[in-house]
Amino acid sequence: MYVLHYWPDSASLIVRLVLEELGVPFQARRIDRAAGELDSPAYRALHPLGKIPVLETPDGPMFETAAILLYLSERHAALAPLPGTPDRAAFLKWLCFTSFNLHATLLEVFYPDRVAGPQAAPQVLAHAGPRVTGFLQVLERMVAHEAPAFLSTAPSVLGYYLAVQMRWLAQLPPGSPGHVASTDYPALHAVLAALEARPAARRAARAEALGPTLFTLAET
Ligand SMILES: N[C@@H](CCC(=O)N[C@@H](CS)C(=O)NCC(=O)O)C(=O)O
Repeated sequence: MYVLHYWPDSASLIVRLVLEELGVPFQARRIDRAAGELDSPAYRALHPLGKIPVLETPDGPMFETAAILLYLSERHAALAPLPGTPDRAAFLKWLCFTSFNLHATLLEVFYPDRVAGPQAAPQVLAHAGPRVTGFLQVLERMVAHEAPAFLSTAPSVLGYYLAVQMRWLAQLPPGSPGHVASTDYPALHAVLAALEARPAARRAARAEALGPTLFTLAET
């Protein structure tokens, strides 16, 4: 059985949503952050950087959210175009875009002091915020113009990946760098609204006590 090492409302939520949507059994193991578990030898054996998430699989422990999403979608032949199908290339391109650009820069918004030390944090934040919203604008235009099946109102690994990131950004104080109201991105907002109504999303929200409007929370 899969074992998901999780912390509520962190990147492990993306994996939980996908596991729920796939309907596969998994054990959710809450990380004891207060006890320093991320730095423990046992956890570092699973993830060399001590980050969240880790998914233990029949093929060994996995880390990196995008890699886990690819693995699950291929293993269960669902929620993404499979290798050899026409949409595969575009899906891979946009999955990597979302991971390498949006997710990486979003981490600079939430941990600006880690980039160049605490003194540089305000400058880092001032640059990272507009870059994050710029990446979302690129995704918005892509979805509006190309209407891809792999990022649509139907459930998909990329949809859940994006939706959770937009949830986090919506919780930043309005006006602060990187704050996002999903209604400013109508094509993406439609994806988020459809996904949060899924039974899988409701189960994940209940499991982590996150409330019913997981992804459009800024509008409630
Ligand atoms: N590139 C990694 C990023 C993982 C990551 O930074 N996760 C955050 C939680 S959302 C984390 O572990 N934060 C705890 C810390 O850095 O101390 C991925 O996609 O999985």
